[in-house]
Amino acid sequence: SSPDSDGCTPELEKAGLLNKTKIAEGGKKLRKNWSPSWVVLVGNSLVFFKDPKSQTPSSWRPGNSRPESSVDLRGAQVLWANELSSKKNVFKLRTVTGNEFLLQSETESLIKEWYNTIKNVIDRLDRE
Ligand code: I3S
Repeated sequence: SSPDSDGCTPELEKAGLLNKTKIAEGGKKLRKNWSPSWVVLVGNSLVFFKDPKSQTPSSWRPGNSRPESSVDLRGAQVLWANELSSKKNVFKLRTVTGNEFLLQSETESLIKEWYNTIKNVIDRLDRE
C-alpha cells in the first residue's frame, strides 16, 4: 500500500517557483515587494517558502521544511489581475481574512496551470 494509505498526510498537488508579492494584510494595503517564492499547494493550503534553491518537490515533506507563510484556500478567491501590475501573467489571490497576494510567472502556460489548479481547490472547498 502507499505510504499515505491512511489518508492522514495531505496530498502534494503542485509545487514550483513563482514571483510573489503581498499587497494587502487584513484588508490594509501594503507596499509591493516582489520576490521569487517556492510555492507548494498541499491539501487546502498554499505554502510559501523563502529560499527556492533549498526546496524541490521531492525534498518537500510536511514538518520538514520552513515555510515563510501559508494561505488557507477555503473561501479564497483568485482573479486575473494584469491591471494591478506592469508585469504580465499576474493573478491575485485573496483570502477570507483579507490578505491579498499577486502571483506571477514569465511563462503563460505555467501561470495558467497554477490559476486553474488553485481555482479547482477553492471550488472544491466551496462545495463541501
Ligand atoms: O503598483 P506599483 O506601486 O506601481 O508597484 C511597483 C512598485 O511597488 C515598485 O516598488 P517601489 O515603488 O517601492 O520602488 C516595484 O519595484 C514594482 O515592481 C511594482 O510594480 P509592478 O508593476 O512590478 O507590479
